[in-house]
Amino acid sequence: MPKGPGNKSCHNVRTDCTAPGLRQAVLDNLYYVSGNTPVTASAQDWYDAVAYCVRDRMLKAWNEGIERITKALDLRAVAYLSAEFLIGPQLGSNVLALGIAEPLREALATLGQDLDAIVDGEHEPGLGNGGLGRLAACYMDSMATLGVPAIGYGIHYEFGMFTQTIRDGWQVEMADKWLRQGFPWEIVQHEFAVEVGLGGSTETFLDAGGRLRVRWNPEKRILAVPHDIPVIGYGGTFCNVLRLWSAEAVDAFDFGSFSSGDYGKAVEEKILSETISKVLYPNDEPYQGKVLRLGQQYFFVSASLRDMLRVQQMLGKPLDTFHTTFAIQLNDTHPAVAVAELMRLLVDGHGMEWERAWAVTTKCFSYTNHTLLPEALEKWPVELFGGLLPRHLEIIYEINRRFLEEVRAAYPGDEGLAARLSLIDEASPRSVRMAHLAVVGSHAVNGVAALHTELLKTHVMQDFAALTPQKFCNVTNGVTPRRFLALCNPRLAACITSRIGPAWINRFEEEIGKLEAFADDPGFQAQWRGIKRENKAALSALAEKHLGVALNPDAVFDVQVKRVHEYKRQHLNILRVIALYSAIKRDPGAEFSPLAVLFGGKAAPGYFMAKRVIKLIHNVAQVINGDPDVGGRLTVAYIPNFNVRVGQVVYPAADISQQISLAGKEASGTGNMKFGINGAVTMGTLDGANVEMRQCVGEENFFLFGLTAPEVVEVKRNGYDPRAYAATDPVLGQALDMIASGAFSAGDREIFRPIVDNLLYQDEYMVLADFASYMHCQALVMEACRDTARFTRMSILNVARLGKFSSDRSIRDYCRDIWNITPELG
Ligand code: GL4
Repeated sequence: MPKGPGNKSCHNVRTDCTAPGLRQAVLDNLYYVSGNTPVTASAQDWYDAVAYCVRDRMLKAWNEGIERITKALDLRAVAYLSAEFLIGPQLGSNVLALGIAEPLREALATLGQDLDAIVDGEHEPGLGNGGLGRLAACYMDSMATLGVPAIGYGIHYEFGMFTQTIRDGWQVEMADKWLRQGFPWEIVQHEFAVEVGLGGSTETFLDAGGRLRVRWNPEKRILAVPHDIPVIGYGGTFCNVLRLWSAEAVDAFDFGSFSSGDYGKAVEEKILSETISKVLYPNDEPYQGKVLRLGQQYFFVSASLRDMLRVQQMLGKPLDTFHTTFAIQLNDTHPAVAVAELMRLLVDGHGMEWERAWAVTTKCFSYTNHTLLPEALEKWPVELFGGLLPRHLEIIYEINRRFLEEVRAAYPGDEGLAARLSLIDEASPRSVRMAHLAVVGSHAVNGVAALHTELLKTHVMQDFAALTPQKFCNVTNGVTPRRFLALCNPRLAACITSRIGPAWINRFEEEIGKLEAFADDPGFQAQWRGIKRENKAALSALAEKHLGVALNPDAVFDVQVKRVHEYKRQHLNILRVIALYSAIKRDPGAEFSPLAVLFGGKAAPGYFMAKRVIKLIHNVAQVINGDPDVGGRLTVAYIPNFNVRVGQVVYPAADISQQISLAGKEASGTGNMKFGINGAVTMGTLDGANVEMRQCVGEENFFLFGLTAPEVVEVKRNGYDPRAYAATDPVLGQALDMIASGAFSAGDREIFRPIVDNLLYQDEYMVLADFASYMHCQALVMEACRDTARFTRMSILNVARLGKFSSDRSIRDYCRDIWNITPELG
């Protein structure tokens, strides 16, 4: 009889995937891991017992995955460097990947436990702000599913994204203690810990061969300890790892101080060291030039590169083939200091010639840009940078000197161009431009949607695109259909599978189109609507429980969930709601089909205007929901603490998806895709990936409004005057007046004045310019919703035609156009 882990024929308590085997494994874990019996176990104990049972079943693929990267000489792996990985709850997705939901459910039922309740009870690790961090997690899922060897490198923040609570309509932040109950999915690998230096100074010396070398003498050292989280692909056979570094003191405490009785000083160093990975910066788009943030970036980048070099040496491969072992992807500029760090490691650490080191470096790196907002492009004051990373600043100056030499050779006399391209911004205070470092140090640069890449090439990075056009390419974002359809919408998933089979789950782009054949089938349509209604009822139950707001599952669910930011224009949405409310008030007897407008999202804690918009939405909700003239036909609700887990309930319940950023501002958006593949129809502008989504679903299945990106530029050039719009559009004028006059603040005219004044006198994101077009679109949406068969067809076609927006397609694009890696599966 064959034996060994993973052999399903032998009844090994750690690998057996039958219901009786799983039952025994859960009981064993309960007893031996948590020290409990079914009688004494808490909900958390049950969760842990099930999680460890599932984790055991991932270990064969996990160990094989690590061996794959550390043994195969001819293998190129992706190193995905990202300051954020918003991985979401783990239990449900791992169970799905392993395909053990049914036996596990059965096993737990015999123990009086409900798998869904245990899955729902998980506290997710919030190690990201929003789209950028979630994209990294979707890409990890797709790489594992497609069989692309990869390591995700990031930071093991002790406190992730804050928990949002709402008090009297205001956002209140609370610390996210996600590790309080432990995290069963990670394995700490102390043996791979590395020391990272910070501060200090540099010195030159002559090496044994008489060559001039540089040595960095850091002022302090911090220990980076890897925490490994398995990322298993759909099917359960291929597993990659997410390696997150946490900061520890090199020495637990200072014995000198301890012995002399100064206990506070003895642990001071430890506390300082640990602050590096203490907390995630909660700003989505704008960066903040804080020294701790640069410390975090360098900390995880240095540890990750040293980890890769360790693998290279373990393989016995020479350093100048490093790029054949790793394709290093920079997820935005947050890890861009890696360019300087790899140069330092090769040149200072291993004595490699500058030119050879530079060739290796540029062949390793590629860079993804995720933003068009100028204030989000990272710049570090030279003084701050040099204080923390003196050697890296010297290296950046040298990279820049050589780079500008090439620029001047190609464009003699064009000093303006050299200044614009320089890695150093000479304006006071002089600063290091991280995006320029990333572009110069990479062989490929990509935007995240066709429009975004175009705008990068023609505006934001125009000079670089002219200099090295071959570097620039587009990879439109995608989302994983495992988590964002199969897992979060089991009813719809089963319905789809019943018609086209299950292959869509890992071959979404190829298979989902087969659904189109059923778009007009009345039986299928009725089933489709029934599922949407059940999903809406599930969300209503949640809203009732947590908010005390009753949502009518027969209403149209119109949803905007995303970070709260002026460019995303939640205030445009609420102005629309106010206008609809006024219309009802003017003529309460007129027909108005039930509409539930839902919002959700966090504002950066220091973002004054965004926090005030949250308050405005709450106040408007209170007035409308309580008005007997409305009679429940229009309801407004704010879903607190929007995160991956909440998203998994919200996306399946939406009829209309609000994607209303000002054209030219949203790099891609990925919420738009998550809504779309769950059958919501988009109401949106021609921004980010909306443009491509509309092309795919067809213009008749998309509600378009607003200025285009070129029109935005044009209107601004001609002198945009928001007041003119307010003066000439009575609906808009009245909506603004209502806010200003205190109609939503018990007569208080001050509280929302900053919002109204900003809209009237500045309106950077052109809310007033797009308002009329938005209202016109709203009328078309309401008309379409009344025609049930037509709207259901639109909904089905949105799912059937969005195959392109699977992150599997994005990863194939990266493999082919940027990484030169052939996926092993699929
Ligand atoms: C973002 C963009 O704002 C968003 O449009 C994009 O979808 C996402 C992933 O590419 O990246 N950039 C930043 S910063 N945060 C984001 O969510």
